[in-house]
Parts: sequence; C-alpha cells; structure tokens
Amino acid sequence: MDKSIEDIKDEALKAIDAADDRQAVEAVSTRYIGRKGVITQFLRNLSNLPKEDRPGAGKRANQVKELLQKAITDALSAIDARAAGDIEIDVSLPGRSAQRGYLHPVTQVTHQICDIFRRLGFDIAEGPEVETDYYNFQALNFPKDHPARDMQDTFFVSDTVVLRTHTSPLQIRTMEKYKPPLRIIMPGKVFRCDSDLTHTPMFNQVEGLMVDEHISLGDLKGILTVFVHEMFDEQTGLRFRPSFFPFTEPSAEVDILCVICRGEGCRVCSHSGWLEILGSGMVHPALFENVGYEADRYTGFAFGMGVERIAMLKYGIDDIRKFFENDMRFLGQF
Ligand code: 2NM
Repeated sequence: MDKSIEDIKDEALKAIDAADDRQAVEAVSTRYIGRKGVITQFLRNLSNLPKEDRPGAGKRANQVKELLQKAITDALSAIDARAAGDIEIDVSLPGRSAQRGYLHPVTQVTHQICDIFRRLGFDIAEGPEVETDYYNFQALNFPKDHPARDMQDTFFVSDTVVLRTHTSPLQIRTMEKYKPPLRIIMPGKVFRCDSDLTHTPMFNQVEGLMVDEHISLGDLKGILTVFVHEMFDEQTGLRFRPSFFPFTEPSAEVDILCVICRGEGCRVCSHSGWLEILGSGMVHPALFENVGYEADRYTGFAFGMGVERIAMLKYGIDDIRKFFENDMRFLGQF
C-alpha cells in the first residue's frame, strides 16, 4: 500500500477545493469515490495489510468515503448558488418595472363630472342599487302603466322590488330626509334590460337635483352650460330641446355641438350637427307633494346623464361595450 488513507483524504479535499465548476467536481468524485476510484482500490488492497489492522483501516476508509461524498455535494451546491447569485447581481440587466394601476375610464369621467358639480356647491349622495317600485317609479310620478315599468325595460327582483333603472330614487330618499335648500348629485350604477352598440344592461349615471325657493329654468340652463363648458370646452355650444319625462315639467333634452364636426354634420352626429348628452327639467310638483315639501313654495331642477355616453363623446368611442370587455389595450389608453 503506497498511500495512507489520510493522505488520500487530504489530497481529495484539496482537489475538491480547487475544482471551480460542476465538471471539475464530478471528475474529482469519479477519481476518488467512483466505482473504480482510489478509495475502492484502497479497500480492495486491504488484504495486503496485517490481519489485525484490516478492520480499523476498512472502517476509516468508509468514513473518509462518506466525508468526501459530503464535501462533493457541498461543493456542487456552492457552485449552483454562485451561478444563481451571478444572475441576481447582473447590474447590466434592465430593471423589472412594476405595473402601475389606474382608474377605469368610466370611473375617471364620473369623477370629472362630480368634481365640476362639487365646485358648483353640490353634495354627493349614494344609495341602494336594489329599490322598491315605490322609490323607482311611483314617487317619481311614473304612472302604473308607464312603459318603463314593462318587463322589457326593468329587471324585476319581485313584484315590488326592482334593480334601479335610474339614480332618481335617491333624490326622493334625500328629499324625504332633508329640507330645502338642496343641491345634490348622484353617481351610480343603474340597470335596464337593453343591449346593443349604445346600450348595456348595466351602465353608470349621474343625476343632479337643486331645490330652493325661486329656482328657475334659467338656473338649470346656467348650471348645465357651465357643466358642458367645463366637461368639453368653452367653444362647445349647447341647445335645449323640449322633451318629456314623467318627473319634470317642463322637460328638455340638452344637445351639444358635435365634438367631431362642430355642427357641419358628420357620421357621428347623423348629419344633424348635434349630439344629445343629457335630459333635464323642472321638478314636477307631484314629487314635492310625495316627499312633504310645500309645492307652492319650492321649485327645483333636475337632470340625468349616462357616464358611458359622455365618455364615448369625449374620447370618440363608437361602441359602449368596449368599456366592459376589460381589454387592457383599450383601457390603458385613458
Ligand atoms: C333625467 C332627465 C330629467 C331627474 C329628475 C329627478 C328627480 F327625481 F329629482 F325629480 N332626478 N332626475 C331627471 C330629469 C333625470 O335623466 C335623463
């Protein structure tokens, strides 16, 4: 026997230490603890030793084999860890940027609308999306046989409970709770059984209400003119067109000069030069009776608009359903 087991151990450990990649470590492993390796050879040659020395030397050889096995495993893990570490500290790689969240365009436009009215002294009110027939229709002067109540337009939860078709029920609830003067604005989801290019079964509305003594159609026109100029721009003309709503008398729809052609006539405005953006009117005295206001003392105006429609006009979008498809390439543009 030319080398002692301790010499073999020291030599192997040195070789493992010097090996700086997986291939080198594996070569050391094969050379020392492989099937034809130095230790196997050493064990085979035990018979050359004096009989009494054999068990001790055999035991020691197996201990050294185990020790080398562990040193090799450790060396391999260290090499792997170093490789992983190299990637983490590669300062030449571009940084991983976190994606920043943003508000849905309909939410942004809702905020813009509410901000304009807040500056005009309106308070924000919010309320239930499931309403009774009384608040959604009856108190608002919709007669029992009004077509809006029809199954085709309204989602019924039961005979007397509906998904609100507008946010107006909240105006009744607010008037029941507070005396005039009142200036409130109500953003929220509303539901109508309807679906095409310009209608979805759920959409967002903002309605407003102002009640006091001596409120006139002039106040309605003034407030809505300021709103249009702030929401679009000062050059956006508007017109009030007579209309009908059960809860207002007189009623008017408000059109703005087409944002695309500025009145020349184009596809977007169906060659009329005008775009309808909201409905409005003077609150019907029947509503004041229903909430216990003195109908001969107070007057008020109210209006309602669809937020998606305003957003479509503002950004030139032709299909309302784009707002609800959640395609980030579309939503990310706002
Ligand atoms: C509209 C058009 C006209 C309206 C009326 C009221 C209430 F309850 F205060 F009388 N709220 N909203 C109203 C009036 C809504 O939306 C097109």
